[in-house]
Amino acid sequence: MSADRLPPDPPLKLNEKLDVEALLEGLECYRPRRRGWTWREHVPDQQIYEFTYHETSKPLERSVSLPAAHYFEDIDPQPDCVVTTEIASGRPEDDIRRMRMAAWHGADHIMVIRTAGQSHIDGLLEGTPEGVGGIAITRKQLRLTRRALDLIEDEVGRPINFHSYVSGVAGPEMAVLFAEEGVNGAHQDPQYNVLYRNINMYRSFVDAAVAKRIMAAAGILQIDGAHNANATAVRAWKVMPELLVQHAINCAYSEAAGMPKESIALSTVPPDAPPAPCMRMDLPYAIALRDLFGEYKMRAQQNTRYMESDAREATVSHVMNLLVSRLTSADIQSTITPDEGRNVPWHYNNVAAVETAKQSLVGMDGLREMVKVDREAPELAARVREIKERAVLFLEAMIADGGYFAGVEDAYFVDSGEYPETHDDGIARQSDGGVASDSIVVRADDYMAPVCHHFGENHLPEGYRGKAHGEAAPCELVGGCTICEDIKVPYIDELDPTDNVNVRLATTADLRERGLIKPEVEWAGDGVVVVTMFLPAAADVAEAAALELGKAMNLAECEVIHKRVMHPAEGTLCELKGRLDVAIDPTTLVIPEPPEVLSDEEIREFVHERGLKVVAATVGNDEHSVGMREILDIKHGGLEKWGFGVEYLGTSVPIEKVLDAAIEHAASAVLISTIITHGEIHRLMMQKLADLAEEKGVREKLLLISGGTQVTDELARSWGMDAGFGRKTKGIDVASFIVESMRKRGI
Ligand code: Z98
Repeated sequence: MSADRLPPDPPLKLNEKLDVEALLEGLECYRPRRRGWTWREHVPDQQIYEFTYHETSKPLERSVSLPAAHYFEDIDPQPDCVVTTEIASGRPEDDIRRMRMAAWHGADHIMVIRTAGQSHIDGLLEGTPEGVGGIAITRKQLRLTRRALDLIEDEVGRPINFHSYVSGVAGPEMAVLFAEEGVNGAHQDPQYNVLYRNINMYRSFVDAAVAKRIMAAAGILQIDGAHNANATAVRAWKVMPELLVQHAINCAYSEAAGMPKESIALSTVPPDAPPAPCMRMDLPYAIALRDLFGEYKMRAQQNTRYMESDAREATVSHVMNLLVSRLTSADIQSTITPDEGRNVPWHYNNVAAVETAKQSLVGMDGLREMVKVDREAPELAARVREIKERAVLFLEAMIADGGYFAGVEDAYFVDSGEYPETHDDGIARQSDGGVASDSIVVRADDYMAPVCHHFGENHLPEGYRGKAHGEAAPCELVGGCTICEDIKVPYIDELDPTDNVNVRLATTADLRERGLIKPEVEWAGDGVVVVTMFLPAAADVAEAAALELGKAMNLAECEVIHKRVMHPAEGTLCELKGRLDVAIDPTTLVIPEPPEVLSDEEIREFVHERGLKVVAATVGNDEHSVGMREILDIKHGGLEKWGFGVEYLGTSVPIEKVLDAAIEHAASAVLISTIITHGEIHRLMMQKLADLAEEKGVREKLLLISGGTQVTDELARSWGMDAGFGRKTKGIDVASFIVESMRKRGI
């Protein structure tokens, strides 16, 4: 067996991209190194920087922290719950690159969206054809992804759960495939097949029992499909009782099929979004759900029902959902990219959603210890009870009407009336209809299945029963099964000579080999860019104008992907997507050296130890003081911020006065500035300052610094200054310069 295994891949290097070609090599021998789901390790009272966190987990070894983290020594606390992102470039070779980015931002549950409705396909797929708005889940795709994720999880220092879907007529086969390939989580809910894929209801439940048994054996965490009713219902706030019923059916059925409670997760979505008063509807629902199903895991999904093209709006709704999670509970916090309403998720939006979850959850750390949900509040208590009662009524009525299957025939589900009200618009399916009806075969009396993880009576010889993985594993009767003996797992590579990973990679080989840089959002080298523009015109006119502007910018295939009216007449904000067929060769780029700035702490310490002071003024006949004030004031990140004593003398100050003040205050630096200058006044002022300092014998003790729009460092030095600062200078540049120079002078 071991001869057929690949040696471990070399670890990823921080400054190198994933080598997709290398990861595709030898896939036929790649075997997953672990199976089953992994939770984050909660660390109670975790001390990070100056803070104690109550709801965080073991930190990552490598990550990208939140933008504001640089004020807090770049800490990157990780919330206690698993964070999901759904990746859907349509190409496995691109998906794995975005998984790496998502993992660095805190995702440890990575779902791949299947190619448009893979559950419509009646068998397993082979090869890796390109997907449409998702990816074809094949053995090759799973192996490539798991192999890449194994390296990525080592790089970030936390296990990553890989997730896909066990649905469709090929559900049990998918379950086996996932068990063989080390998939860690999967959606499995026969109700999804019935309601949304019109697969025969009996067949769906028979398949589900087998699939669940196999998933349980492989430790795969199951997520149900109730969220689909939220996303489908005309009025999502009306289906709450039904959602509880759907969860109940799948939980009970899963346990009956042999799945342990800890492997069962409920896919729950706060059903509403503003402008609905969503908290008053969503919070009672979340509480009712946890009251009834507290013994299972909660996978809190973000609301997508009311998401359109506005990423800002989607993000706010997401944060409200996250508040519900923090006020109740979430074992998994799922995210949807804020651009889902307008295009197939783009990777930087995956990252944006993961960051929204991380930022909000960490920001709300310990909230529940201070803010308790008032279970006694009359409206809340009544609503929680009402949702549960309506769900119980739903179940009772369905049982009285003949049970689940009769209920589905009777269109009980996804009705836009809140049960027991009905709008008669639910989804109806016939028990003798749908895909694969009449495909259930009654087992022969002596049916024997020599497999270890089996649902139903499989007539094993005495001694084999129930000894999975023991010496007498049932599959030994056939010399081992693919789950026990992974060497037996078959592998089929590409079947389509025209649409496969290698053909697609060949089209972008130049980009990789020469390191050319092309913008991308959907897949490597697509050249897609988004231009944001405000146009002072009404929405329809603005859209047409934006398309013309796109052409003028040489963009191909222009499309306005988002419009937001600022005012019906005054203007519209447009986001224009287009393709730019230009690749940049990095060897032709002139990259300026980044200015060396010191850390806030370093400067503060240096300044405090020495009690440093500066004297500053605008000189010549210059009344323009704003630039100088920005360099000095604490409010604008000026020198005061690090504790410099600042003596600001005002505008149009004579050089003599500036220097006298510097001597009087024992300043370390003199800052002069001229914005408007004529007759070379800025040069004359600098030279005068340098000469006078020399004359008075203080030149060595003082740093002479000059600023202004026409000033460059080179010119200023040539006129006797120690430094010159031009446009775009910030206080940190001047502060760093002063500290560095004083250090060099041994002061
Ligand atoms: C999510 N945004 O997970 P096909 N089975 C279930 C599903 O919910 C889905 C599929 C199968 C969602 C992702 N859900 C969408 C229970 C899809 C998908 O092949 O497309 O039918 O499988 O929150």
